[in-house]
Amino acid sequence: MVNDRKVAIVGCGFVGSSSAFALMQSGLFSEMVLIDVDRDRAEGEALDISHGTPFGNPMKIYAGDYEDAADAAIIVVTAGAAQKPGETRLDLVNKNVSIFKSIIPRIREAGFEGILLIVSNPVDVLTYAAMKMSGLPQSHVLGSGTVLDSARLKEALGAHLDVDPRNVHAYIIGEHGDSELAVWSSANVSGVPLSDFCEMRGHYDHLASEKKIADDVKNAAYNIISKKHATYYGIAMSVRRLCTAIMRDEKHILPVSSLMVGEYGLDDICISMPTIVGRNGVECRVPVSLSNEEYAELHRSADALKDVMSNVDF
Ligand code: 6V0
Repeated sequence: MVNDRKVAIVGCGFVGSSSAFALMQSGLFSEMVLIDVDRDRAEGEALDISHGTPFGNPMKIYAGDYEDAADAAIIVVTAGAAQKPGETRLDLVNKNVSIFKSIIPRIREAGFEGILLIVSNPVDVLTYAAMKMSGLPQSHVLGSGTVLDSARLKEALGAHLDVDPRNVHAYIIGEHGDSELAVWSSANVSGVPLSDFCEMRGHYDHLASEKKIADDVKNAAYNIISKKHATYYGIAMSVRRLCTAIMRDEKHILPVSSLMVGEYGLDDICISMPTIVGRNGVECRVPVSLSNEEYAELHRSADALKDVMSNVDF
């Protein structure tokens, strides 16, 4: 039995606790279980966040174990080592795959039947690992993927063009990491092609602006980590957005990481492409049109991930 009012978070560090705080404010759930190998940490976060509920939404927040999460509608996994300054997301792979081996089988043994949302990095590899280890249907396992990167892109374009970022339609696709790419060919502002909107705002050097913005987005995490050692507010809002799309069955299109089964010529890999997300998790990938260069770049990104995955013992 799945309890639609219950969510669980595994890993209560910066990302897990910020996500819990964002979810407490969302009103989506009335019960939240926090799980961490460091039980004191989970208990401390549960107490601290629950003290905000009288100003937000009444809900029960407590530190628990996998059995407590068995009937949750969504389990968000943020456990694992985080990037250190200079470390890439792919450098984390072996550390975090072995942490997942101590988490995902326990979720499976508890009899969990909900949606598993993976946030820990490298998120594409760990989403694939979680899918293999959990025994859940493919559609019920998704990674936050390039949802955060796409938000960073919209924010940057909104600032560049002095327009509400919610009117910007643009995606980062591929690996959530160094080989990700922006889909410039179909980017638009409320239906106006991006280059036309740029010219309307007095920007004419499209290639230079696109390169700078895409590089800033790609390097955003490195930049933040070099200044404050972790990133967590942007991803916490991404987790809230994803949980909202799922629990409200919005069928919202978000670039989550999920298993490709032949789309864009890709197979047996989790990677981010615009996807319809609803109460059943991944409903279907949206066939966005890509230029020849974007298609080739997507394949280079997938090859980089496959290269890393070939050395991982799932
Ligand atoms: P953190 O603050 O070190 O927190 C990690 C937490 O995981 C700690 O509280 C640990 O005790 C806990 N933990 C470790 N092992 C286990 C285990 N076996 N069972 C349960 N809990 C465990 O790291 P932070 O919160 O900053 O980052 C967490 C993960 O999120 C990292 O892998 C980051 O790289 C990743 N991020 C992913 C983002 C995305 O866009 N997908 C964005 C930011 C960070």
